[in-house]
Amino acid sequence: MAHELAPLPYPKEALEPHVDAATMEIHHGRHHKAYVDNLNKALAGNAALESKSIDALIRDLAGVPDAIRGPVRNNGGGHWNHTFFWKLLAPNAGGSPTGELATAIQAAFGSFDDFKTKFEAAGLGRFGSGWVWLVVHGGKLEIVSTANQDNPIMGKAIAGAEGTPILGVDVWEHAYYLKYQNKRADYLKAVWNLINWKVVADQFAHAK
Ligand code: MN3
Repeated sequence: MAHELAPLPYPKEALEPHVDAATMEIHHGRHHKAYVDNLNKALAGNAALESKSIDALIRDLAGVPDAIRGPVRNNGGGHWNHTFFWKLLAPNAGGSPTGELATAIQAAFGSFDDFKTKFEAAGLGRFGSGWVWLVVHGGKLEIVSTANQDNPIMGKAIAGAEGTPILGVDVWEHAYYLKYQNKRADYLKAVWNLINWKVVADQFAHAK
């Protein structure tokens, strides 16, 4: 069963003005699509790997043959990460988390504002392309970042970070360059207006 590109869960212009329609169209329709297509190409002919879910596949990169591990890591990671990212965003979202997630963020980072400052700093500090994540690791919340399309579920030896992501933001230039050019900091601040904290809270409840 080949991996498929799901439609965006909202129209491409729905995240305006924070993320523009042209960026969404290219990011989803070309970048994410290329990850899916190239993942399917890499897996073609390997029925055992083709039958695995994207999550199971990238959690066990050690089980992927050397010859295709690189393409599976990059394109499988790209598929997982973008699928996750689209679901975290929503029009008319933003605000603050509530309930247990709000309490856990306060306990881990001091306050919601301190959390946002640290998350933005981690995103800015990722040199080149990558992701910034809020993960549950050992029962606690942590902010980590990964290079390229790596994901903390790939494990520390591969991704340099570990844990279960409950929030992730793409800091590749393709995610923001049309509107923000080199100003990644402005993009990171704008994205808070789009975070669907209900989805993050659901991820948190499952990850704990
Ligand atoms: Mn991207």
